[in-house]
Amino acid sequence: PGVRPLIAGNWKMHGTLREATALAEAVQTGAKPGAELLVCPPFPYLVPVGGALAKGGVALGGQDCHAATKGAHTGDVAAPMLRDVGATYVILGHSERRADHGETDAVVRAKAEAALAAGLIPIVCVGESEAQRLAGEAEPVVTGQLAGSLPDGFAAAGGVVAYEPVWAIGTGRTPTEPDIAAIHAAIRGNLESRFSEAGSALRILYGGSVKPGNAASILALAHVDGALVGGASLVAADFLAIAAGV
Ligand code: G2H
Repeated sequence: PGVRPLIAGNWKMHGTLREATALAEAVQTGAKPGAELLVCPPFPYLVPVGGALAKGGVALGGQDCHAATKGAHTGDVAAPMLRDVGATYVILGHSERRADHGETDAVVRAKAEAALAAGLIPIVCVGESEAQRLAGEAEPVVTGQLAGSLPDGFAAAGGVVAYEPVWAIGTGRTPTEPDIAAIHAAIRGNLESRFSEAGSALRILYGGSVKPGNAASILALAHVDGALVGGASLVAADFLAIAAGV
């Protein structure tokens, strides 16, 4: 209550330049008052997508950043660079980065610190694997990731947590609504115990196979303050339909 929901599109490694700018234009044209909208294109498309969003109303974000502000890190992108091209958010610690690039909680925390220092709002992703869920460990895994990944300045900067159960990503499977509500409540409790009152106002997104057909009921759950959308964010009508469900 009182928190403006955030619907974030994680475009991952998809699309051509032409598709990216067309998608951004379609999202901006169709955006309605209500949820805050954010798109996170691949790095090469940040500038043209930012141009396509120049009329305002849809925020721009990166999908990752380095922990250093500059230096000899071939292939990496620094948080101040993202800020410089108009990004206001950065997704950090997505399970695909944790898996593909071996990112640990400590790495994610260092990146989040860099994001905060650059004036970016970090969206820190956490979530259990299927084996961890089946072993009944989803909640301790997630709270452990929060403890390790969130820097101390996170709440003061309005940081965002995204809960993405790894087994629900791109699979079409989602946890039951009671299971989503239980983890989101646990995340809220964790944020409040660490950050006191500021933790009550932070947005907690759900991510993992969010589609127009399941979004409204997930977004209606307590402590679900938005969604991190992958596949369905690549179709403007679907992304806008999800946002309309808040
Ligand atoms: C989870 C999500 C977006 P998808 O990774 O981050 O992707 O909606 O395709 O499951």
